[in-house]
Amino acid sequence: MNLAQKLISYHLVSGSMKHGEEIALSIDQTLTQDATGTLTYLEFEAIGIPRVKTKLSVSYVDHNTLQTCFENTDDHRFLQTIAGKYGIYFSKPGNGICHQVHLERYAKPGQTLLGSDSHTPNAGAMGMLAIGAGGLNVAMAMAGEPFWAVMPGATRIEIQGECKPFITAKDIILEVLRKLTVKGGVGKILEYTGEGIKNLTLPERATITNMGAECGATTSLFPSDKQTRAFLKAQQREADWIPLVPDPDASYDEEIRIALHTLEPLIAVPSSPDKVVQVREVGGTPVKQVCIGSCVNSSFMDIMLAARILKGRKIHPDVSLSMSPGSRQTLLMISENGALKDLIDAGARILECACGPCIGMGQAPSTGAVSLRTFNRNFPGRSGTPNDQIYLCSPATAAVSAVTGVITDPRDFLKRKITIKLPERYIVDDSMIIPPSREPEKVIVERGPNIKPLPLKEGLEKSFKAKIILKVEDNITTDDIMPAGAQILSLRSNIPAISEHVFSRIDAGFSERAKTAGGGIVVGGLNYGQGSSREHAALAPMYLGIKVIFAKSFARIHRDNLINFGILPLTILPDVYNILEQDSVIEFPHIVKEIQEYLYITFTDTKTGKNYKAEHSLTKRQKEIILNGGLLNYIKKRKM
Ligand code: MIC
Ligand code: SF4
Repeated sequence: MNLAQKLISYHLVSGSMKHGEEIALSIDQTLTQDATGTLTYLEFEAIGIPRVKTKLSVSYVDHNTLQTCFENTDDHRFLQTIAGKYGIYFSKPGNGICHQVHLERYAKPGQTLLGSDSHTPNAGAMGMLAIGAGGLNVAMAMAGEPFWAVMPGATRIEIQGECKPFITAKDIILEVLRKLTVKGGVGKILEYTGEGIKNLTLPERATITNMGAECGATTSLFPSDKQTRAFLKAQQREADWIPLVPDPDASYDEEIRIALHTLEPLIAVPSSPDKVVQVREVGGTPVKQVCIGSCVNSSFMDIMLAARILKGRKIHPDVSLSMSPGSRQTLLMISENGALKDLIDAGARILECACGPCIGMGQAPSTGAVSLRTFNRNFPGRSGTPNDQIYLCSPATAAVSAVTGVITDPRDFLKRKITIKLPERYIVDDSMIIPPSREPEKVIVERGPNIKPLPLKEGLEKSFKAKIILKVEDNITTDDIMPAGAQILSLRSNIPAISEHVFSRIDAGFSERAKTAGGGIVVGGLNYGQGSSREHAALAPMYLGIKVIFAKSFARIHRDNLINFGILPLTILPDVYNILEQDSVIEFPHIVKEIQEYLYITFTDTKTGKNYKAEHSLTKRQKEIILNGGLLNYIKKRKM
């Protein structure tokens, strides 16, 4: 067996491990972050279980930490009190980004982790089966229910040789993205093997598994070996280590080879993580902003690399450089060893240990400016600036370019090699992680006025007509569907209010049109809903009455979220996509019967009177969920 198969077999509670079949996995650990967490815990409450049933559940606050309005601070109080009540650890704002802190303190080889954030596969670096999902799936896992998924295929990524100086883990994953694109990982687990991985430390491996999410992969995996043990030992938890490797004769569905010594410094140009070119191809482009941080590149080793490059230098007068450490542990360590001073001396602006600019919380670039970021996503407008010019690169490229003021290949600027070693001992201080209350019955959950109850939906009608409210292109992201950023994030616990912003960056009139039409249909291209796990991108359209999404194909997490909230995802052929027009009214004459009995749904374009077919690909369980109007209704019915 390959490693993915081993981990799946240890946790399989239902289904058979055949590629494409539905399987159910037991979940050991869960994580949530504030922007998806408020809904997750409202959903957990609605399920009605007195205490989480997982081995460990952690609630992090890292996305919307600025507390610029009461809504936001109220959310934090809600999260802290509800965590105390239901047996969940609470990582306070300022303690760090969920994926970084989880890797440092909790991830365990051999276990499963379900997180309400798409970069949960970060913990795959540890040989943990770590999967991103919608909040409702995480709530179900906390309630002791298994996680249902389609058995993924396994892609072996064989790594050979060693990186030349200033070629980093970020360049490796950018190379994977160049090869696979943002859709190439859908339905797959990316498993790293080969002698080239032996020298990659855990934080470097985490950069790689983190950004596998950008390929659409279910997760990414490294074996648990000497490097894993060294990291766990340095985190003072060597007892959590177990060895885990694929069998020598393991087979895979597909293989990719990467020879590290052939890699060049790489960069993703605006505005997709797979638009990867060599740094030298865009070298010399003037840069106004550089941001170092985000869950993919904010480890102690990443920040140290940037600090060593910047030591004794000053950043370019036209550049604004920000640095957000991934965790308080990292911040403590760089303050103790003097690297923080080097960064401040160089002119870096030190931000909180949080997602910050990555989710559009501050540092929106100036109009037309090039911003170089060590982040994982450069989807259009995500930074908060319309028509933004965001490039994604390694901390080495970012730090060097901050000094020169133009995009620079680190090898063209630095003379001597810089080596950052894994620390022998990290500073461990978990005092900003609050354990659950010993007297849960006494905890009063604090609910600010912005925290609104979850909207529910009726079951699916037997037949209906609905208008196409919007038609969009390929690779639409959940940032396009439900934007984040400083103005909108504080509405994450208020679906009626946040629904006003659905598709607002693409089409400002969308929510009004949907309301006037009493709901409708959206037509999308390939890989519809790629990117984040935010279930708001399904729940808010559901609130606006969207009943069906037609697309050429769907991203995994978003498709699950649509089903969870009773919106029917239907796959159409490219020819049908070309024919369907915005404003056409579509009739579904036998939709319920067809879901129950057939693989295809027939529908009529009432403008032309022509009939077409769309595939639903729903499993038996998913059919029940859709027919009942969503997962919460389905669970309630099951309980009765
Ligand atoms: C992201 O990077 O897009 C986010 C913000 O972390 C999301 C979660 C969210 O929208 O709250 C993700 O990756 O799932
Ligand atoms: Fe936070 Fe950005 Fe990572 Fe999402 S990708 S968890 S916003 S740092």
